[in-house]
Amino acid sequence: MRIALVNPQPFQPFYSTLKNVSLPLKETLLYPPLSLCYLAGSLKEKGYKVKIIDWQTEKINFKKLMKFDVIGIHLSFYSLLSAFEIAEKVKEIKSETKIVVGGIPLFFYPHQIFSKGKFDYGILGEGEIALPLLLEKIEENRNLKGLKGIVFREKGKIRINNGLNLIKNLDELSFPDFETLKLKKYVHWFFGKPFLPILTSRGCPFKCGFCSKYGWNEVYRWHSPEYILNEIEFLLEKYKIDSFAIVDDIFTLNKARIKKLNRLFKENNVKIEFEANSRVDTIDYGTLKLLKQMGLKNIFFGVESGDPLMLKRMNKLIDLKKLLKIIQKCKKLNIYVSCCFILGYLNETPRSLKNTLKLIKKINVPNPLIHYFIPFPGSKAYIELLNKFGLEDLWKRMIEVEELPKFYNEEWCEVTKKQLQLVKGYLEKLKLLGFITNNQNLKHFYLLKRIRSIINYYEQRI
Ligand code: B12
Ligand code: SF4
Repeated sequence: MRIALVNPQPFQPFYSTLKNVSLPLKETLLYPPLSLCYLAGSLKEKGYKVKIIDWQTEKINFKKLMKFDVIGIHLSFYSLLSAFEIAEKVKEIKSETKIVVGGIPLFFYPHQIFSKGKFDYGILGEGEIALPLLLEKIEENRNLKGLKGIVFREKGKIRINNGLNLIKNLDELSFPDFETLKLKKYVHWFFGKPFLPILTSRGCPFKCGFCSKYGWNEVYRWHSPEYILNEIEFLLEKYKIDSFAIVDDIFTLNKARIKKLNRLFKENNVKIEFEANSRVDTIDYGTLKLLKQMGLKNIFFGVESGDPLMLKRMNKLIDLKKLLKIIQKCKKLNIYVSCCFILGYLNETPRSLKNTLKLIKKINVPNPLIHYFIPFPGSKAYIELLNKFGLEDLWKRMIEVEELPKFYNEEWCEVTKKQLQLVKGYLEKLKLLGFITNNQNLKHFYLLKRIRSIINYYEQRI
């Protein structure tokens, strides 16, 4: 049985939002599709032939795709319509090809997705163990009794087997397989060269109001330091790539695990560079020093707002004084700091926006990442928007009418879209100014003068 795993194309508007927040000139946000790489690893271990096709880096050749017996498609809210199109085309050319899907949107809207998309099977939750079991049943043409968390069709009706696929012991998983990807195309915005993503833990115990929670990410699980060491050594040897993005929600949750990993890195002479996500209340100077020794070059902190009341509303219970201290320590250790902010969250006011601006200036880091708030299913904010603010379930509507949702922050905050755009535009220009000032090749009197005058323009209007 030959299997293709497809990552559909994200919507253009999402790309442009991301481009607007990107680091000037250098940043790309192309990540290898890690979920499909994990599935490929586990299928290959069972003896299947697997190819991943990532539409971010290569166009789908439908003629070639017909050579595969089963096509697995990754579903995300920002590429769902493209997934519908792919399935439609595949079924049009060769209706006997089986299509299996999985991913976050299926957890929230299985009926709507199966009513619209020409998919045969869906897996609810994590697919590494469930997918080979499902393929076995498909091969032997057996019924799906006993398989939990499966969406399928029976006599024209959509059926769902109860349960959710959740992997208890992560160390039982095969390493993700990147072999069929065009790895040279994923150049990291900070390292400036190809990189690999790794996931050393799954889930997060915190409950920030804007963050999407969906069954399997509500249970925090982690790989042992030994597994992580083996995985890194395997990837270094196989792909000759030594830059990594650790994409865990919070890599620094377990200090003892980092200590042990640090020791293992030293004992085995591991030489890599990496970036990771953290939270200021899960890190201290000692841990930062250990991480620096291990190769940490860039650290992300979700700060979200500079306004204590707003942080409370977001249920992001971090201490801004601690943030300032930790940033100082990072600077001392020469670790690049990337802080993420959200503009236009529920009940945002001109005052809270100003406090965010003030904080961004105060922390003075080169790469503040500014996002407009986009409500996603699974977040407390989305539930509140539907229940208290009477917002229509626009993601559900997107599936039903195949049209991109448009969110207007004015519906839930006290600042206008224009005010938000001004603040975001201003911050982007400040970032650009910093970037050019620090780059000898770009430092040009007229360019600097021009950007300063644009910044003045923004300052007068904020
Ligand atoms: C790394 C990451 C990014 C990276 C790379 C994204 C990428 N394309 O790979 C970057 C920084 C670019 C990014 C951007 C964004 N991201 Co992001 N990101 C993540 C993060 C931290 C890890 C993703 C990952 O690799 N997970 C690991 C894999 C193994 O898990 P998984 O994807 O769930 O896959 C499993 C199952 O879903 C299932 N499965 C998945 N596909 C398939 C297919 C088949 C056939 C089967 C059977 C099973 C199956 O099996 C898989 C293996 O167990 C997640 C949070 C998280 N921890 O997952 C957020 C997350 C996915 N991102 C999120 C968001 C909101 C965004 C942005 C929209 C942010 C913004 N406002 O701009 C953008 C969108 C960008 C885009 N166009 O793609 C949200 C999505 C919320 C939701 N309800 O859908 C998440 C969940 C964070 C959160 N908790 O809120 N992101
Ligand atoms: S935003 Fe970060 S810390 Fe908050 S719940 Fe989501 S992953 Fe956890």
